[in-house]
Amino acid sequence: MQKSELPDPFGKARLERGIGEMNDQNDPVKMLLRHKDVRKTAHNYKTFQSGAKPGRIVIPSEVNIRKTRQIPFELDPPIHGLYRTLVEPWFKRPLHEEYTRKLIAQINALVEETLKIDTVEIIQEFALILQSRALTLLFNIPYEESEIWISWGTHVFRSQDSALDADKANILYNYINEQIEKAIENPGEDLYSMLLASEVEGKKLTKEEVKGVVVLTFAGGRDTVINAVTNAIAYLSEHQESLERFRKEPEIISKAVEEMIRYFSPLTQMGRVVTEDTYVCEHAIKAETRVSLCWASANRDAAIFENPNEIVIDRKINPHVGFGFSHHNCLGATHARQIMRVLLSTLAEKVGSIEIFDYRENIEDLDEFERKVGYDYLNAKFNRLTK
Ligand code: EMZ
Repeated sequence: MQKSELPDPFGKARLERGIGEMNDQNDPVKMLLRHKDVRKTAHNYKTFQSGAKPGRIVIPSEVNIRKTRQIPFELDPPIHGLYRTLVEPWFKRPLHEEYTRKLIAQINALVEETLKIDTVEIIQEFALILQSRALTLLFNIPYEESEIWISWGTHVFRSQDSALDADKANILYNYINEQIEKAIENPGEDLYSMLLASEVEGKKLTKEEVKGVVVLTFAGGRDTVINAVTNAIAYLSEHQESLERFRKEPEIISKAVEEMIRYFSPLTQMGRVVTEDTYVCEHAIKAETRVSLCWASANRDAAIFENPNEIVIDRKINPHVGFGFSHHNCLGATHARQIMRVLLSTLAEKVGSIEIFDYRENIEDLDEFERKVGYDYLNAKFNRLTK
């Protein structure tokens, strides 16, 4: 097996039963594993709700570490749509030329710094820095702010020793509260100020609602982007020919990004709370319990994808659900896609090969399944492309 491979732990269960089971903090989850069931369930927000107790649709559940409802993520239609419409244009800014130009400059500088050193630890010294700096563009605040975020580490709610870390969550909340107060006193062009000036149905957003959007912006795209970046680098270390193809056929880069998101599935699953007794995939599900939409499994479903366990770098038809599906599809997807495109094209332009020295895999424990999502550390070296 190649080191960059992410095996599919769900294959057998997906084929035989279509569901998996997981006991998360005594709030069990029935995991839906098939592409068809995942999509159908994602559509049905009446029976499978997101607007449950804040934190409950996240797996592992965050009900014990936060009270703030993340917006629009933990709302259901029709309210969901009002907030989504409000924030959507802001989260599409990554398509603007100026934004892309700044992102290219950031990633260029980071790759250049990395080319100068003998060993780089990809998680801490590359992916975390890249994600944090890029996030200053999404917030539209000064670049220097990324230093604080880098010091928080790779996950805002999890630490090395504990899946859920309340102290860590409090650092984030206190920081956000302070930033909201600052923006009230001194409004600017940033995300906080935009939200504070916004209205839904004629009413200004409350501080708590502003916080809900901001927490999502910090938490949702943190470890996910870091895993996508790190997995892409591990893959390219074993597939120099893909770097070569990006140089010759830059038009496949967007396809390559979609394929990587499918294959890596940086977010394994997302939960829903069931509002009435029902059936999914011929399994009875009780009201008030949880199901999950297992994106990582759906993305390897052989009923949909040919050679699902391979990265087909220019895959033509790719209805992956790596950014979720239906009205809750990832709000940060435009930003994430832009990061990945710029990363791949910058690496192709400057890097001839990548060496990996040592690494430790990051394995998610899902009871019945164990899933590799990325790495705890990955020591590597970028070799400059010589023409
Ligand atoms: C939540 C979630 C959003 C959650 C789309 O995913 O990402 C997780 O990493 C966070 O812990 O709070 O934001």
